[in-house]
Amino acid sequence: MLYLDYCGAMADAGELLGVRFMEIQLWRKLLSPYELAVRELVLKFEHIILEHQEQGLYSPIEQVSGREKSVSSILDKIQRKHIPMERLEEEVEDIAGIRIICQFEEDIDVVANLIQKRSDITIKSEKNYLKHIKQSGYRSYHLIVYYPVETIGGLRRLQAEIQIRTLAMNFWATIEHSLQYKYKGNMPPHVTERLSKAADAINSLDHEMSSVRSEIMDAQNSSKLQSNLVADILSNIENLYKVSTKREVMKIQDEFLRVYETKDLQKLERFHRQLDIIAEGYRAQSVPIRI
Ligand code: 0O2
Repeated sequence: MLYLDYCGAMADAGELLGVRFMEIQLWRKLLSPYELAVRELVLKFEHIILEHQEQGLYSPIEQVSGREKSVSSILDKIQRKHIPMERLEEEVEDIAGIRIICQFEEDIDVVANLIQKRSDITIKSEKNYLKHIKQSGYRSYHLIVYYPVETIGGLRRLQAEIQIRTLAMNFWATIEHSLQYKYKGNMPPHVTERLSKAADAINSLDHEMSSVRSEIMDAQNSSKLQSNLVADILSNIENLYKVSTKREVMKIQDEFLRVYETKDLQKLERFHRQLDIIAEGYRAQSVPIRI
């Protein structure tokens, strides 16, 4: 839908609701800092994934995404909850929304602790739909947080909702959300029943996956460690071409291929350390002597 049509529809909705219609520019002004908050938070959580990858560690965060709540969804909510327009920003806590997806249910706690320790995020409240599963079957862990953003008008302390759930929980929630949209609150009982059965299946799947978590994590860790080692070794070999003889580098390269083919991580680590010593020796030789 075009933005203007959308805003037209929004105006109708606004008049229908008896709330004062805010001009497009006012909505833009209201939502703009939330857009910034979403972008910053997504970037920061993505960086957590990156740091784990760089250090060859298992990341408790698998994916992260974010969105600003749509104007129609804000209007829906303020109507449903009888929120006056002037209290919109205090009472609609999810104008900025972040969704963090984990592989395993245990990771959800790890991520929540990571968030709790941060100095840039303050937790206001939590909603634990893992312990208190919703009637629909919905499972997820939600945090309402305060997050500061710098705008040209000064510092703003905004609220954001962070949803943390597993891949399996997210799969169920996405399908259920689409069906809710399709049936607009009148979901036929047979669909509700199937969704409820699917929620049970998702729950058992999460438990099954948790029981093999340590094996899966070990496998992922060693595969990440191996790819980091190989990348490091190749970059060292490339650098050696600049400072050593071609014959010597070819010898090192052949040795690397031999070690690589053994698929033995310890041998690869040993080779990596030896190569580091060789590279260090060349670096020492190339340091200019100051008189
Ligand atoms: P959006 O923006 O489309 O995600 P409510 O009064 O129930 O609307 P409240 O009190 O703000 O919501 O908090 P709650 O119940 O924690 O819901 C916040 C968000 O959690 C919802 O946002 C959904 O994204 C998600 N959620 C909650 N319950 C369900 C559920 O049964 N199924 C699915 N699929 N998602 C759920 P919004 O407001 O719906 O909008």
